[in-house]
Formats: sequence, C-alpha cells, structure tokens
Amino acid sequence: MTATVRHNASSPGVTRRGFIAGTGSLIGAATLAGHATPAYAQADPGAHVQALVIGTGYGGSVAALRLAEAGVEVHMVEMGMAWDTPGPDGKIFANTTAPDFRSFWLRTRTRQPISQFLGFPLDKNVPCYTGILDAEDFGGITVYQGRGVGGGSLVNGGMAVTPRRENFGAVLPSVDVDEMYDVYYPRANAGLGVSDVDPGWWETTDCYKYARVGRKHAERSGFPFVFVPNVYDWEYMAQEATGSVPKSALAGEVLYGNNHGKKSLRQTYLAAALATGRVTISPLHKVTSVAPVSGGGGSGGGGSPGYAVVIDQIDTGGATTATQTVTADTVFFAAGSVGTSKLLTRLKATGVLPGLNGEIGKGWGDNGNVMCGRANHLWDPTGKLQSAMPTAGIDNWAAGGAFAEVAPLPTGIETYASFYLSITNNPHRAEFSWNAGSGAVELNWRTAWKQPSIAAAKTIFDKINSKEGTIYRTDLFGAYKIWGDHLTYHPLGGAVLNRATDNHGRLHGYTGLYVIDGSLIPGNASVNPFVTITALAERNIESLIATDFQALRR
Ligand code: FAE
Repeated sequence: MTATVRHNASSPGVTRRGFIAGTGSLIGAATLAGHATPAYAQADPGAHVQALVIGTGYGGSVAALRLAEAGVEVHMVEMGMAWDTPGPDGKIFANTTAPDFRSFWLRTRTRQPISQFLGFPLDKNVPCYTGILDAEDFGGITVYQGRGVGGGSLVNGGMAVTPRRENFGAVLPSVDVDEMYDVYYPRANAGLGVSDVDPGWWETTDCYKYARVGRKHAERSGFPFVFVPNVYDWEYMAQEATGSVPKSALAGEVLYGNNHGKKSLRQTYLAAALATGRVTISPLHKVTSVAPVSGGGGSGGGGSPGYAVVIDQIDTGGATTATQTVTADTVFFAAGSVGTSKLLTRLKATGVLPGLNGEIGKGWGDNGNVMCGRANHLWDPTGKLQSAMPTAGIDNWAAGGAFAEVAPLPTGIETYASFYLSITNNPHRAEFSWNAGSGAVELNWRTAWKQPSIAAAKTIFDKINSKEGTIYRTDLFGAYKIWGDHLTYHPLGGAVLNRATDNHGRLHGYTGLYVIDGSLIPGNASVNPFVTITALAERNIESLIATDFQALRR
C-alpha cells in the first residue's frame, strides 16, 4: 500500500489534511473542510459495510450525513476524483474560458455547452483525463453532469430554487406538500447554506449589470422577474469585487469548478458527514454491480439479505486498476439520474436484480432545458464583468410554461448579449433500455422532443425581442442556430418515486436497496432541481432511519 499525506491549507474551502490512496485497496480516506482526523481506517478487500452509498452528489450526501448521525457506518463510492490537489497552475479547478485536461470526463476534445462565439468554434483538444464535467452523449441529447466528490455541486451555478408550492403537487403527487414546505425545504436550504444576494449591492455592482438588463427587458414586456437564492458566499463575492481576495465567480469560474466562494457539498453536507467520524469516501471508484448475497447474512436494514457490491478502482485515464467486492447490508443508489438509471436498468436486464419492477428506467426528462441568447442594442451593454453565479429569473411558468434563468456569459469582453437557460414544462419522457448487442444502456430521447421547450421559451423571448426591437443570437450553438436544444444540465427521473420505488425510495423487490437522488423526480421539477433533490432526500432518509435502520443504530 502507498500512503500520501499532503497539506494544502490554501485550497478553496477544502482543507486537505489527509488523504490516503491505497493501491489496490478499496477505500481511501478523505477528509474535507478542516477535519483533521482521517475519515476512514483502511478497509480490507472483501469488507463488510452497513450502508454503501453510490455517488457523492446531493442525494448521497444527505443520506450519508443523516445515517451517520443516526449511528450507521457509511461508505461512499465516487467514480470521480477527490478534487483536492492543485494542478500545474496552482489551482484545483480550470477556468470556464480556458478548459484543460481537468475540465472534461474522459474526452479528448472539449464539448462546451456553448460551442461557438461570433462564428468561431470554441472546442479544442485536451488530454483524456477523469475531469470534472461529463458531457455524456445519448442518441438525441448530451447530458452534462458533475464528476467528483461533491457530484453536480462542483460544476453547477449554485442557483438554489424552491419551486412554487402550487407547482410541487404536479411534480411529486404522492408527497405531502405541507411537510415538504414546512420541514424539508427549510432543512435542505439550511443544510446547503442557501442565502440571498444583498439587493442594495446587486443594484449597483458592475458584475450584475447583465442581470439588471435582464430585469429591465423582462419588466418592460410585463413578465414577473424573481430573485433566486444561491449557495455562493456573497460576502466573498463582494470582496472579489473590491479586489481584496482571489477572484472566482468574478473571474468566470463555474462550469469546471470554483476555486473559491461557492459552497459546494464539500463545504456543507459532506463536511458535516465526515465530521461524524462514521463516513468514508472512495474517489476514483466506480460501482459496477449490486447483487443479493445468496443465503443472506446481513445484519440490518430491515431484514436485508446483504448485497455484494462490485467496485472498480480506476486511474485518471479511466482504466480499471483493481476490482473488489464489498458486502453491504444496505445500498443507496445516489449516482444521479443517469448513473442510477443506467445501473438499475442493466442489473435488471442482465438478471442480477431481476425482481426490480417494470418502472426501472422510465420517466426520464431533461427538466425542459433549452438555452438561447438575445442580441442587444449597442446602447444597451450587459457588461464585460459578469458574475458567473446567476441571481434571477423570468417566471412565465403559469402563463407560458417557462422559467428562464438570466444567465451570465462570462467571457471577459462586452458581448451585447443576454443569455438564458429556460426550464420549461416539456411533457416528453424518455426511457433507458439495455442493448445486449452493444453492452450499453441507451436512452430513447429525441432532439425533436425539445420543440415544446422552444415554444415555451418563445412565449418569453419573442415578446421581449418584439418590445425591445432586438433579435436572437444565432452564433452560440452552431451556424445560424438560435436554440441550444441539444443538451440538458438537469437530468431527472429513471427510478421515479412511488413507481420504481415505494413512496420513500425503497426499490420494489429488494429489501435494503434504496434510491435517493434525482432519478426519483419524474423528469421535471419546474425550477432548477438541486434544492428539491436535497429536500426529498431529507424527507426520505428521515423516514427510512426511523423504520429500516433500527437494528443498525447505536
Ligand atoms: P449528482 O449530483 O449528479 O451526483 C451523482 C454522483 O454519482 C456523481 O458525483 C457521479 O460521479 C457519481 N456516480 C455516478 N455513477 C457512479 C458509479 N457507478 N459509481 C460511483 N459513483 C458514481 O446527483 N441545479 C440547480 O438546482 N441549480 C443550478 O444552478 C444548477 N446548475 C447546473 C449547472 C451545470 C453545468 C450542471 C451540469 C448541473 C446544474 N444543476 C443545477 C443540476 C444539479 O447539479 C443536479 O441536478 C444535481 O447535481 C443532481 O444531484 P444528484 O444527487 O441526483
């Protein structure tokens, strides 16, 4: 076994006190955010764990924290990197405007969401590496996902949106709305460190000029303009603006990680989970199979027979360097909508978990994501300094089925552009299926299914363009292409609550297997999803701990 211990007190919000990477061993020990004690005493191959969590995003982090607080020993397995070591430029994360080997998951060429600018292609060749942003291509859509300890919280814009109460019932009809809004949304927002930008500062700072222009245009066309909370540290951003601290959001950092300022899960739920002393994390480990242990023998999880979990250890080129099997009393699928759906679809189809029900892989949607830009007049600039953290949106959900985030274009130059990511009420749902011939899980989404999203977004932007005498940008997504309709940032569904699982995430057919991530939400959340994923996870884990984990609690 090799062991390395490094000190890196200057890394952004993550103080690396100890990290042990065991060659050929299953579990490394990771500590985050100033917890001096290594989180894990090295596990032996063939180890037995009480709760194994697949993935370290929102659902997984909530599960790990609450289980550990209840006395359960938790191992988290994460296929992405630890992201605690600076690169050659002294920074952990690459800038949005200068992607490098750290930026993309196992690609030799970047696949930037905005692929062109003023007629010039933006993508470039990069070394193949286990980078932070996965642009996963399916037949009709590219699904962007975060990879690493912290999951999507590493790469996202931090927009922490609680949906309108009247829309929630359509999203998750089997969930008690009062409980969600009285207990679990507040708990999630507190746990995530969500807060509002200071309105006085927002009104005057250069870095939100683009958002003020967005508000002016929205209001002149009669649309409700709403402020949206974020997990960014606003005090830090104000200091960035005065030049007293290293810049992150104001240097355009977001898509490939924030070196400072953003409270990702590493500073919140994961830090709290590790502080319990009962949670350990294995980065660069990928779960490939979960199978019932024949003959049983599990010690808890509501009579669970125990599961054999097969885990590949990978290197930064993506090659498998070791494969090991761990026995777990309980397994939480928290690999994100795509990761969890792919695993469950394959395990069901290949006879490893044949008792899963027919809802596995179904109900997947893109949260109605569609992007567009508008070209403003030369007398209406949006500013060359743009904070990469969005703060506001245009809410036309009730009238036109679209909630449009007023998004930055942090290029460092004046673009005279307004840019938007719309979340729309798109009715299409796709399904994952196993292709035995290719040995891959496929998704039957079609690009044409974005048409309802485009129509919904047009209810806002056609009207604004008409009022302002402006036009759509046609240079961002390909030559003369107005709509960014090839992608989603918000994959949801595939193991939907109360269909593939019971009403608290227990997978049908197997005691001790749970889903606790975005795959529970049936394709649309009506707003940016991570607060809802977190709140639902808080709701479900509280109930599961009270019922299924009595035997494991200390
Ligand atoms: P997620 O956070 O994706 O975590 C899953 C984890 O599992 C990942 O770390 C994977 O690497 C790991 N994993 C997958 N398969 C395996 C396996 N087989 N073995 C081991 N590990 C595995 O899941 N949402 C908002 O609400 N506001 C925003 O401003 C926002 N902006 C976004 C911007 C971008 C560019 C992107 C990509 C997403 C954005 N999102 C935003 C979406 C949000 O990040 C996403 O909904 C959540 O991260 C999903 O949370 P989950 O817990 O489902």
